[in-house]
Amino acid sequence: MVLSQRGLKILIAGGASDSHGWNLVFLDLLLGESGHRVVNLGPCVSAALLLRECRAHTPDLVVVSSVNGHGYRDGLSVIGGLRAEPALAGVPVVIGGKLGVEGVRDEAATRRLLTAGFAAVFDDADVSAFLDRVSCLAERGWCAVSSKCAP
Ligand code: B12
Repeated sequence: MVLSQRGLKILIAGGASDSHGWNLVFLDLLLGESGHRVVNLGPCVSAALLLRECRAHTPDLVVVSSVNGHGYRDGLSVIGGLRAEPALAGVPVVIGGKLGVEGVRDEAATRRLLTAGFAAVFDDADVSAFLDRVSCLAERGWCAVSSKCAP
């Protein structure tokens, strides 16, 4: 799927427990200024709301953002429903931000999120790696192996 001529439709959402909002404004502007069309669902997005909006918008990419430190739990609460929906089978869903309360990357939690169906997990500082993967998706489709996205 080559989408570079028109940008991607990207749906962004805060975790179900997460009331922080400026992270979503940041992602919205970042992706919009990179040429993508953004549907920003705002904070505190439940699994049911996310699934409904994904069905309605059929995005090319879904981004779940966490700041309050409960991204791991919030991520697991939404990914099962998205991955069980046949219409969304080919849509990568990624998660990023402050995923835990320890302030360090938790490799076991990252693996569990990937196993549950997330296509990638980004730390809050991984913004340029995230943008590389998004550009790669727009040009060549989703690369399961991030090193293949290198320019
Ligand atoms: C403003 C704020 C609030 C406001 C939010 C208002 C609003 N409408 O947004 C209020 C007062 C509501 C709030 C509440 C709470 N907050 Co608060 N809050 C902050 C504060 C001061 C700023 C956050 C902010 O807006 N930053 C600006 C945005 C642009 O940056 P950002 O949020 O860091 O997002 C960046 C990254 O996370 C990353 N990112 C985010 N998502 C993604 C996704 C991808 C794919 C990628 C690549 C990157 C990425 O990119 C963003 C831009 O760089 C921070 C402290 C700080 N100085 O950061 C604490 C902070 C985030 N809050 C914290 C906490 C603990 C809480 C509360 C639990 C406090 C409480 N006991 O009630 C509640 C949580 C409520 C809830 N249910 O979520 C902690 C989180 C700790 C953790 N993660 O381990 C922080 C870090 C403070 C601290 N040092 O303890 N908070």
